[in-house]
Amino acid sequence: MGLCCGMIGLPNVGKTTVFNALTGSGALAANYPFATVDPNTGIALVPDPRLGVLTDLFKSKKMTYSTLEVRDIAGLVEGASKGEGLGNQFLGHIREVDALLHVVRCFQGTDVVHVSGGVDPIRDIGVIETELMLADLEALDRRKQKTEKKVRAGDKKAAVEVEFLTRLIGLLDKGKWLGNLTYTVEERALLTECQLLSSKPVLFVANVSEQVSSDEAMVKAVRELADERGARVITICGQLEAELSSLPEAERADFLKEMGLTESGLVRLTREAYILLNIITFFTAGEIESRAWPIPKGMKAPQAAGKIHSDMERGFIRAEVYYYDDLLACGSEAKVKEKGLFRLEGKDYVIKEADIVYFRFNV
Ligand SMILES: Nc1nc2c(ncn2[C@@H]2O[C@H](COP(=O)(O)OP(=O)(O)O)[C@@H](O)[C@H]2O)c(=O)[nH]1
Ligand SMILES: [Mg+2]
Repeated sequence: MGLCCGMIGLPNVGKTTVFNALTGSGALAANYPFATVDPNTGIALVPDPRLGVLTDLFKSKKMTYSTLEVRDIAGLVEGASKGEGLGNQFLGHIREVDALLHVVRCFQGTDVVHVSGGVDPIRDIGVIETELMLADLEALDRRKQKTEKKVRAGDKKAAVEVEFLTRLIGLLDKGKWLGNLTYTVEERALLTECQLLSSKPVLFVANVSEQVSSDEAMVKAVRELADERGARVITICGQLEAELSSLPEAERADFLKEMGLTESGLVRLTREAYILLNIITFFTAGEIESRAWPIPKGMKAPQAAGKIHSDMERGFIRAEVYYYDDLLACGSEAKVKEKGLFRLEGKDYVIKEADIVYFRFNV
């Protein structure tokens, strides 16, 4: 897939705890800053109840979830943009990811040290974002100086770029997060080229206590801040998710029920991460395997086929498609065909969320 989410946030907010629960890896969760010196990359499964339904209907021998690449990026402290803590290294790792999961501590708990004293998610978000914006300012200043040289050499395109860079610098100077503003296609391309940290999409992950009610005011504050940005927030209890993920699969449903929950926070997290990355899911289903495939929104049938196998893209003939909801309503593929809901689509067909697809190809 290639798309990757990076978990950021101050030390001791629960990044590694959530990361471990998500990816089942052995990354170190410890109660001190900088426990995670190197970014730990892991693969999270993206549980999808629709896949269970398909597996039952098609009597598939195998069920394969789609995945999400996640990186646990070591904690940032105030001054990172000036090289404090793991400063530059940390910022470099953030540059490499496509979207940010900003973990914010909302859980109380006296035994877990907070790097800046008391628990205050809004202050924490401010610290992190300020560092990212300062690093961006520095990068933009350097680029502007270079581009101005080109302008002096008579480069017209460079003049347009300088204007844009100046505007971005002005916005950052005012403390504006660049990610939620609207840009033209050319500006977007330039933003990507500059690898700006504050232009990446963000999902706020409010890490709450098991008894959520005590954290409600803090979560509300995070929600208000996110709303201003057009960003989304999910609440998760890191500790509970860690317990849940350590249980055998068969016992998890009961555990959730006892906690009065219907699904794990991690399921919501992966779903939201897909939205953040603009990923949709299509399915292939049959006796051998039912499988969920993540693709960028807007992808056409041949390229989607190429995710399964390059031969399928090269030799693409057509896609046989119907909607998951139609299958659910009809109860079988035969009934879907009877009702005329089974479609033949060509190379320009744009795959939709929850399409069930069979690719015809010939190489
Ligand atoms: N009470 C409570 N403690 C948590 C929760 N999530 C993480 N912790 C604890 O907070 C400490 C720091 O967590 P860690 O995941 O290492 O934070 P990181 O520095 O952001 O990676 C650890 O001792 C965790 O057990 C939570 O939801 N509730
Ligand atoms: Mg950590």
